[in-house]
Amino acid sequence: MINLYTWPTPNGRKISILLEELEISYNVIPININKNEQFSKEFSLISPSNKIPAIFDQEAKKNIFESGAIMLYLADKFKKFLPIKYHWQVIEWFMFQQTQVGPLLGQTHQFLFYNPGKSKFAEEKYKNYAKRIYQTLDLQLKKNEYLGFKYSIADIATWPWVARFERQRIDLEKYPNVLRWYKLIADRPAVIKGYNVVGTFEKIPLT
Ligand SMILES: N[C@@H](CCC(=O)N[C@@H](CS)C(=O)NCC(=O)O)C(=O)O
Repeated sequence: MINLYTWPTPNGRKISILLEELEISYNVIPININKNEQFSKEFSLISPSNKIPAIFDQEAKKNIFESGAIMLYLADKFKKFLPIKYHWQVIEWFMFQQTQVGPLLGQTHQFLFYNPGKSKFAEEKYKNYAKRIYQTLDLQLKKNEYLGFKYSIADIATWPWVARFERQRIDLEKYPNVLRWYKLIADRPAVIKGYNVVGTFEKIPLT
């Protein structure tokens, strides 16, 4: 059994969606980051950076923090969503998510959605970064059904960030291949279930 420490954010949803796709049972432990619960002493022992998501694998008696590490751990443990044949293609797009999609779109939310009007420079910078990310994804998805050719941890990691396109002021109609991929994944039963495992119910955009 896996304990999942999470909150309804793109990084948290990556793990709940992967656990649903893996069809394994897990316990959800809500860590309300709006109430600073991530800074509790108890949670620091599981996530030393005081961020969600984190897991505790009861069977292996192992804590893991950082969403990327958790996804690689689960893909390796259950031998799913990181196919041998497309290993490096998946890793490339998985790393693109870890290093660009997550961090830069996270900042885009900060400046364009939560704090508009505070810094013209930052708004311009992240608006352009967001467009560049969507252009990169669109080109890859024009050539391939999924980011790493087969549905994989690269798609599962990226999709919850794209689901926040409204906060990024992105018009998905301008990225038709991303839109096709987004809708395809949004229809998956595991994605629908994994999207809402904690907090108040949120409708998946465009569904
Ligand atoms: N690189 C980390 C980022 C995790 C992260 O930024 N988590 C956010 C929610 S999406 C969080 O816990 N924020 C609370 C805080 O920073 O105090 C990962 O991929 O797991």
